[in-house]
Amino acid sequence: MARANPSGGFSRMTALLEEHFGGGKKGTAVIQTHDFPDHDAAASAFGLARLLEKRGIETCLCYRGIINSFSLKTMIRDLEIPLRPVRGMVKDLRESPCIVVDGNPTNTNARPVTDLLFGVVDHHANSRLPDCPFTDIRTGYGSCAAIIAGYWKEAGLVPDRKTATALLMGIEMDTDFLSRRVTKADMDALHRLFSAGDWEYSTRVVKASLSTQNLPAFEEAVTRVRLQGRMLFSRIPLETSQEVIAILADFFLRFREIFVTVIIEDDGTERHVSVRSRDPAVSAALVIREALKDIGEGGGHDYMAGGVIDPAVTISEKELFRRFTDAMEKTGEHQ
Ligand SMILES: [Mn+2]
Repeated sequence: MARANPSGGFSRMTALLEEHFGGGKKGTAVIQTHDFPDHDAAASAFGLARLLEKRGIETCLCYRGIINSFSLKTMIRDLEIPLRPVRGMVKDLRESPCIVVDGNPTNTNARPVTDLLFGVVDHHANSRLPDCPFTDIRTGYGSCAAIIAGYWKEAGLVPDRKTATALLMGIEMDTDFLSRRVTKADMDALHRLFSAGDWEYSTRVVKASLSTQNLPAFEEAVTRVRLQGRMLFSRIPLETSQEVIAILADFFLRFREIFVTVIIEDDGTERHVSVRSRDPAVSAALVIREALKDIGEGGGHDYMAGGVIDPAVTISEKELFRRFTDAMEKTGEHQ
């Protein structure tokens, strides 16, 4: 498992980048989010890019996958986050140093988009230390945005309003408004960003992310609930969004008897899975990895994880339920 690095991450990163570009020459750094980025990933990439630009380093922000979230699309539009979708590699910048944020190339959802993996800034646990010049992996942090906010502090700079608002949104989303996996670092960052950014905007856009069009998914999720001990499982047999199943997984954790939730969107082609755990003995990341073995893939944090089921796989609801109950038992034994 990767270890946390000491503080001073940003000065180390810029020194290494300047050394790489050579003397007074400046180049472009590619900043890449994990695939199918969320608010924290977009905020981290944007926050790091704006800061590197202050050091005279040009940046190109990239991601793989699709952005379906209405809330994230709104954030990207309003805050003018120049995220560029990429398939495969970034053709025009293949030799540029690539810095992955809020993800780790040792996992499947953040393979570098250039030939030169240069750095990794992340807060996910359960991954290996990548082989590259710069790593700053702080698994104790609730959000990657808090690490980037720390870089601004280290540089002695206050982020502009749009950057500060983006970083606020990253922290709010990943910590579910400071209600899960929140650390002093996240609190301190939020405190600094509160006056620099637009807290009212950030809260509204992160919170009001659903539409009445999502109601059928809620209806199905409630109707199809299966319980097993402290676990709640529900498979929704219609197309909705990753965001909706994530919100449902969070919502069902509010039932006091429930400690682990598994929500599956399954309309045959779109097959997202969301898992949450508020039981310290159950890792959502390990459960999803085990349950989807050979039928898909998944990963994330101990308290929240996501994944997909391979569209080519035929599997019944009963069998999916059995896989998750087995995974709970199996991974629990090793903790
Ligand atoms: Mn994150």
